[in-house]
Amino acid sequence: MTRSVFLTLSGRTNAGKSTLLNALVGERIASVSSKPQTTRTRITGILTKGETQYVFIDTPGLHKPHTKLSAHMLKAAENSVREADVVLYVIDCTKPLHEQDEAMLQSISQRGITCIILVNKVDLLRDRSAMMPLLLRLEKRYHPHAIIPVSAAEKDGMDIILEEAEKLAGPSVHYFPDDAVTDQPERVIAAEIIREKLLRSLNEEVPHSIAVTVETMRERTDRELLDISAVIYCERDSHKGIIIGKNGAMLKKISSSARHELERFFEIQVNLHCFVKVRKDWRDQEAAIRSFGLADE
Ligand SMILES: Nc1nc2c(ncn2[C@@H]2O[C@H](COP(=O)(O)OP(=O)(O)OP(=O)(O)O)[C@@H](O)[C@H]2O)c(=O)[nH]1
Ligand SMILES: [Mg+2]
Repeated sequence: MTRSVFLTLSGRTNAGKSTLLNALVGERIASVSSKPQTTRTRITGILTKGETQYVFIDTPGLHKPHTKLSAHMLKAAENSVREADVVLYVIDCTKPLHEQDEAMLQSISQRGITCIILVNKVDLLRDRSAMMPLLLRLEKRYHPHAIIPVSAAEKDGMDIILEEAEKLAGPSVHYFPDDAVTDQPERVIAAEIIREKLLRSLNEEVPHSIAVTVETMRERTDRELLDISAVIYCERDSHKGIIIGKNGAMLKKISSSARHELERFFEIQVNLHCFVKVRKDWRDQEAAIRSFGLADE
């Protein structure tokens, strides 16, 4: 008898949801960065172990919205929780509980949604007993199904999450092929890999103003080579200058590290071309947000 369970990762921006998704699935599916608001849309990560299929849904982190884009991101995050069977609510144990954590946990508990709280980044604690008051408070206030201290970065506690999740799996068909790791189209994965490299190399407001689209992705017929051409959109000419860098050095560095990651993911040699274009203030334009696939309908 096959079984499946859908688990929605929710929590504040930077709590480590995407790192967890990647650690649970064992593949780099979602972009991770130290910058806030890295994840912009829902991302599915799939793991099939024996008879059980786990479907994880990563969501944009909770934050205070300041553009139309971030309002869409917040809506995607809230809608995902509303539609969830099980929520994996992620907290960064090195930060105080935020009012948005309290409000979301309250709402999950009131709706009767099964919730497992993942207290993440325990590798950063010198003394793990220091988090006891937080664990007790969470238990008393929200009565979650379980609270699991984990470290996504060190893949510590992933087996316990799967053990608890398996208990919640119900008899059902597998909705995805057993060898699938995501349902994201290849073009979207490729664009996200490039965006992650941009996020990691750039600072201040530039990373947030970037969108990446993959225009073509074609395997050569005469040899093992994948041609990818991507457009990096930013909001200002000054940002374009920063992305390209002196004598094109920054864009070269970003393209080269993205190409390595693309080659690892697609297991084929990649020829990558990146172009930089300005689309002024696109984060506040519905049409642009939609055309980049970032609107939560
Ligand atoms: N030390 C440590 N760092 C972690 C851990 N998990 C995540 N991080 C780091 O925390 C930062 C944010 O991680 P993400 O996975 O992008 O966080 P997120 O919750 O998906 O963030 P948004 O997409 O913005 O909502 C990155 O720099 C990660 O490397 C952990 O267990 N330990
Ligand atoms: Mg994320």
